[in-house]
Amino acid sequence: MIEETGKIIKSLSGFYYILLENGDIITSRARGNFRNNNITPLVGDIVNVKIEDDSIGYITTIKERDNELLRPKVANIDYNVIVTSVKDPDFSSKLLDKMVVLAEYSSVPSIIIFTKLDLLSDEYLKKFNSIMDYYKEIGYVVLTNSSEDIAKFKTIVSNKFISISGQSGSGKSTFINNLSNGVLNIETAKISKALGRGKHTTRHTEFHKIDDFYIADTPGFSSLDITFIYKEDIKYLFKEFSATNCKYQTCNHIDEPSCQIKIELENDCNKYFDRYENYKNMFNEKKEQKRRY
Ligand SMILES: Nc1nc2c(ncn2[C@@H]2O[C@H](COP(=O)(O)OP(=O)(O)OP(=O)(O)O)[C@@H](O)[C@H]2O)c(=O)[nH]1
Ligand SMILES: [Mg+2]
Ligand SMILES: [Zn+2]
Repeated sequence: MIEETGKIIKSLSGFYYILLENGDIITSRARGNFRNNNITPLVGDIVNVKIEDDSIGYITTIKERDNELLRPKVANIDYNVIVTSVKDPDFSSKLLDKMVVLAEYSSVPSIIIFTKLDLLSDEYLKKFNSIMDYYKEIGYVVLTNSSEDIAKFKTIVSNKFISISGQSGSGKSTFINNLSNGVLNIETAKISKALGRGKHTTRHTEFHKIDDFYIADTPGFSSLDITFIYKEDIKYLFKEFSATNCKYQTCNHIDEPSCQIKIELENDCNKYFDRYENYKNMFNEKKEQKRRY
């Protein structure tokens, strides 16, 4: 019996697929003690695995995680790619900001990819260019799925482990297929025109190796729950708020008098785009939930 170290690159039907240091991939199960400790191995985890015969391994230890993303559930990620379609399914700035907030919560840097710009008229294209510029301004990498941007993307993610998140049907698997230059052929599906949303085509999380990086395709979602985040903490997950000096250090930028963020909004109603509204909604969503119980 030998023990080796490796990284979980896929989880499916109770099996974990572990990439060993020598490049081999071994199929494993987790030992029961993880369940007792309430720890579930995640894709991205570095684990020790005991190989009892040639075919099946058992995960014995999970190494401490550098980070843990909650949606998708992955560990030890260098970047999370947020895929957001501008149409089919319709663009939702609320959902985009929730995804951005979730990645900030786990301290994972985001790369935002806008897809389906080809479906827009020139007028709407202009609108999305200014949205993209805003996210760039506040410090995010923002790209599209054009071949030019794919080349840029590849220089950023060289040698990294990255995950992808986004609404079902937003084009995550298509983006990964495009990155691979036709080598990968992950299943994709047209969105349901009747419902205006995707069909949850991808059902498990799996890293794919492309060039010199690994990217994990993940199941999409239709909505995101972030109400587990303490509402007073949400403001720290909006990058641009920390650049604005409020009078009070603990200001939530909601009802406080002489809040600098609200003053700046009064002077320029386009400041913070929809992000301030999205922030308020996240803050109040939480408040209402608390009241209900
Ligand atoms: N017109 C257009 N269609 C696209 C683009 N990107 C993806 N699509 C289409 O959108 C549909 C959904 O794409 P998928 O890649 O399956 O979406 P997904 O995000 O992986 O969806 P789930 O696996 O359900 O989460 C497919 O029919 C794609 O061909 C794009 O940039 N433009
Ligand atoms: Mg998919
Ligand atoms: Zn304030």
